[in-house]
Amino acid sequence: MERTFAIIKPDAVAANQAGEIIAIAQKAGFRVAGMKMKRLSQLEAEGFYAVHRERPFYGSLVKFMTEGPVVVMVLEAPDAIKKWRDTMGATNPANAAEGSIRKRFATSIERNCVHGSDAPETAAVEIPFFFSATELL
Ligand code: 3AN
Repeated sequence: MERTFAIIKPDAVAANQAGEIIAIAQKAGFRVAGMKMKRLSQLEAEGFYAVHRERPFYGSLVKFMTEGPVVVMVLEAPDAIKKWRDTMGATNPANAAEGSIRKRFATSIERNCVHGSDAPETAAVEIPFFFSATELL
């Protein structure tokens, strides 16, 4: 079993798509090991996306990620990291595969409705960024 970290971003939560996205994850075979709704602070969003600090879209990304509540989740499945990336689809919804979450719900490369860890090392940082051990069930 592997665990990955996922976010339902402010665009999808505001559009009332969180339930559908959670259902897609569960139907795809993920078990929800942790979940909460919260609004990211400026510091949390800046810290979470620190790897993108130098990118031109960083300021805009932080503004977007703090504009409203998100749902943060830990999803568990065999090969969860790759499986969730495939379920989400490409970063740019224009390139996302038919049937993927981003193809269905994302409106732009920035407002792309979901996040997923991109590697085991990333998941190992991102999961404890938002969840303590006792919150993972
Ligand atoms: P992914 O979320 O698919 O791993 P990353 O890690 O390259 O993609 O980017 C993190 C987030 O930054 C994306 N989910 C998206 O919201 C935003 N982003 C990425 N590339 C761009 C871009 N060219 N313009 C605006 N926002 C972007």
